[in-house]
Amino acid sequence: MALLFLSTPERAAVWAPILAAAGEEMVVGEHAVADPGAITHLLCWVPPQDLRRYPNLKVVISSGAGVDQMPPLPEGVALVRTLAPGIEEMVRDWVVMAALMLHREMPVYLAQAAEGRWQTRDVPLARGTRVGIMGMGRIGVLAAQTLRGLGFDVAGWSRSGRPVAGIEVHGPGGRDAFLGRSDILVCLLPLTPETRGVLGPDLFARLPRGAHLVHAGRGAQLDLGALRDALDAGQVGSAMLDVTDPEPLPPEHWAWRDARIVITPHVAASTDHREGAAHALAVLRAGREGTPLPGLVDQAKGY
Ligand code: NDP
Ligand code: OXD
Repeated sequence: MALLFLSTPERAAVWAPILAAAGEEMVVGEHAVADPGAITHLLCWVPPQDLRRYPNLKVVISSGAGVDQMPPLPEGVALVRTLAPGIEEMVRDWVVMAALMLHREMPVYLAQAAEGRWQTRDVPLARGTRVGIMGMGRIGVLAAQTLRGLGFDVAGWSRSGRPVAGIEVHGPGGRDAFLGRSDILVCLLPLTPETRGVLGPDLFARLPRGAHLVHAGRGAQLDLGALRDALDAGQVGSAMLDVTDPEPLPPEHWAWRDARIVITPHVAASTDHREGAAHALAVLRAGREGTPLPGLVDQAKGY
């Protein structure tokens, strides 16, 4: 049983002693594989093209929380996403920052500041402002609870509508009601065939006029042209985007220069190397003990 590690040298330098201390074999780089038959686990963002080289491969571990970058895996190979509290906390922090920035009209004040203009506007209360979170998974629930703690009136939307204590969660049938009460809409959905392009004209039309968009899911969920139309029409007030399609956006892209949009370069979270290694150890241990793999992805659903 050995883990083939295909990621950065910085990450390898942290992982190697942790796996060695746990008595696990880790092979860094395909060039270092002496016996392909010994490879049972693979850590990567995107796997090498020909996985048939590893006849005993059992599990592919995505080095991040998302798995939409993964191609279909050979029959019988499990897909696991990294579970790390740091990822969830970092994205929560980014979402809370973005929601507060849009709520407190920072795009307007940043534009005024660039012109050296001192001009006050009405100050809104968080209390009672309605936030809607699309995707009530590990990150969505954390963000919902934190925003609720700040006084926002938070609701969620998910595929199953699974209840979350203290938060009103809508299922697929409640989508329009959910959107209609989202003064600030937060997207924390995984990218799947159903969620590709979900942030489009139809969705924007169903938001309260002047609503704000916080997007930390995946770039391909957002139709940027539809966002521009919604901004121009006053239907959407402002947006903060951590993810775009493509990434990076070309320097000449209009969205960089639109004062109503704030873009960060997919930095809501990054996997802490130690936490990633601890998760991989838990996956290796679970495989050995025959217990459920932590972070196991339902490959049919795509998340
Ligand atoms: P989870 O898998 O824990 O949760 C996903 C949530 O989305 C679930 O509530 C699920 O519903 C819901 N969902 C999935 N498909 C649909 C659909 N078609 N309609 C409605 N709801 C749907 O994921 P995480 O919370 O851990 O992460 C979410 C995403 O955040 C990641 O997939 C990734 O794309 C993004 N991300 C971005 C980062 C960044 O740096 N910008 C960092 C980390 C993650 P149900 O509960 O019913 O299954
Ligand atoms: C992830 C990400 O999926 O950084 O971990 O987006």
